[in-house]
Amino acid sequence: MADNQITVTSPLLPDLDEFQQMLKEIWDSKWVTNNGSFHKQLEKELAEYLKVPYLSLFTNGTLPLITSLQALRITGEVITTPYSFVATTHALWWNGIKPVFVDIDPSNCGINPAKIEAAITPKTTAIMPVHCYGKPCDTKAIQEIADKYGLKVIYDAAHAFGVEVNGKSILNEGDISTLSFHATKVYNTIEGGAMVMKDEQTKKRIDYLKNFGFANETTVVAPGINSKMDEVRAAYGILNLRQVDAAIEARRKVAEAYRAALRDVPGITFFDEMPGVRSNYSYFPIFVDAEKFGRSRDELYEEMKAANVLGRRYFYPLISEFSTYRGLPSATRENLPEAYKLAETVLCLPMHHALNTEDVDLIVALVKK
Ligand code: T4K
Repeated sequence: MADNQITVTSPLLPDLDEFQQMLKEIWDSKWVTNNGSFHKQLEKELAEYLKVPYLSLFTNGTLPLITSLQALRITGEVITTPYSFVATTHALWWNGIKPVFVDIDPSNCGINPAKIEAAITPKTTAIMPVHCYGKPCDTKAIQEIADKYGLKVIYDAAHAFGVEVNGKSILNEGDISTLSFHATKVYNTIEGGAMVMKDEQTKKRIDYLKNFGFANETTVVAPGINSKMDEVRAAYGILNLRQVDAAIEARRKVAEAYRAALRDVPGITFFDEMPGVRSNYSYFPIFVDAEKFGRSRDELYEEMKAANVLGRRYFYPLISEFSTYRGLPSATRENLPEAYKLAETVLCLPMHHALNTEDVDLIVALVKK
């Protein structure tokens, strides 16, 4: 990466000396993976920090999605959003499940509950929404539909680390929530992720599933996979957890500065704080109305890029436009008008803990030019 580039995100890195001390402990112990002591410590500390009853660490944010579907024995069709990172729908495909796309609600970029019932068929077994950009979905309306039709709910909460609604973690909603701790996320373990579940029994089953299905040395209880987090990344995660609140606060200040500077720019809209929500400021999407703004989203994106400011068009194209999924009956523009509109107008401005005032001023100036 060029030195003078401002990228959409930048990883939160632990202090190198502290990390080296922990590496020394790992070296001394010679225990490098398979539920080691740092792994146990991080699971405990994360469950406390996130205010969730049970949590299982994973090697990335995609495998808990895939494994949750196995754990809940989901089959047939699953209702989901096209406005996400492609991993959400790939997890269904890897389980032989047919994704059924439902349009989104532009007020939170999540699945629109008012449109879910019309997509339910006798084959529907679950709903897989995404708290996109860390904005909470309408979890109450989604759960009501799930209860009415006997469906499971798995939240892809990859963006929702630490997000709370009225003091309660959003990760407690639904049957299972999954997190990504990828380097590009608010909280990262380089690669990594987690699954949040409600009871000890499910946690036990998930822990078997992420370790090939082994319940003990000689018993395999299910066709599991290998998606364990190792000791090196668990140690890195322990250190990063100590500084994540400061990183979220630094992001909040960037969001505040963007909002103050861009509020009156014709043709630019963005999210304000949501009442009762503890946000994590994981992304700062703006939406460009080309007619009112005078330039298209793509023109702005290219101009910023030419000035070494690398915003990203998350999430363009829609998942439903990729070759694997575009033949599905639910993948049409007619079925997904709001998702198309957002995907064609969104630009995520750089948003991370290390942006300084000069960076923000430069980015704002490029938008306002
Ligand atoms: N569900 C949702 C809703 C997700 O958003 C994701 C992942 C998942 C599931 C799956 O979780 P994981 O299996 O990935 O844990 C990135 C990430 O790779 C991906 O984790 C993330 N979502 C997605 C939204 O974004 P790219 O291809 O856009 O990343 P990349 O490599 O272009 O990086 C973006 C910028 O970040 C770079 O321009 C600079 C900066 N960067 C990146 C890396 C990797 C660094 O400064 N250092 C780094 O090491 O996908």
